[in-house]
Amino acid sequence: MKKTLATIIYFTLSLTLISIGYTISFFSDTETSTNNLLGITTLSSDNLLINEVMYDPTQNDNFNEWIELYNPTDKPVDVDGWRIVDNEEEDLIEGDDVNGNGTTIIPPHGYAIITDSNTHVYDNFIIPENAIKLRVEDNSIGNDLGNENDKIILKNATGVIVDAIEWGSDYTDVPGSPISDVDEGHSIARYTNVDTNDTLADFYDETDPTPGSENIV
Ligand SMILES: [Ca+2]
Ligand SMILES: [Ca+2]
Ligand SMILES: [Ca+2]
Ligand SMILES: [Ca+2]
Repeated sequence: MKKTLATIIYFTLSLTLISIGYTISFFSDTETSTNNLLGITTLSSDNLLINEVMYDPTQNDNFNEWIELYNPTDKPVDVDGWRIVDNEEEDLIEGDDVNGNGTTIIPPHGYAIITDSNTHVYDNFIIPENAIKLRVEDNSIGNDLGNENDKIILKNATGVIVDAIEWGSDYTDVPGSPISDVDEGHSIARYTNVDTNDTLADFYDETDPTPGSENIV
């Protein structure tokens, strides 16, 4: 009986905290992974990273560009409603239910791949089974990723910029300096755990791309 009462009080208190907006900060510090005590998924979106980009594939650019995202946090991040912006166009990110299971949730320390909607990436690259498969809403990432210069800005569902990178040109809305354009078939890849909001300092020219898994310098 006492235990039941204590449970009721505990849950009432928990619900009160939630109702006044405490839930994210309160529970995320004490709970791990997907579920808190009330079964509500706690999602954090502050630190998701653009981790690697294939903008100039050896195969046809129209079907083989990809962006790798990495979740460096200890919590799952749901990218439902998030957007990718390049130099010309903004695209909604969706779960890929053709090549993946349609989920938009990237697990803690997990990787995701974003392709266009009619992609051949899964035929032409080796992507790990556990990488989350995402796509943009149309047949090109942005208006296609430029082979000499372009930028990628990742925005969350409320339009807040989560990460931004640039290559070949210094765009005014991307902090830091661009990495130089790389050769066809190379990717630009982030040094592991390096994020200074400066593409030139944070990325390197990768001759052996690793879509969906850790970048190895
Ligand atoms: Ca391209
Ligand atoms: Ca597009
Ligand atoms: Ca573009
Ligand atoms: Ca990688």
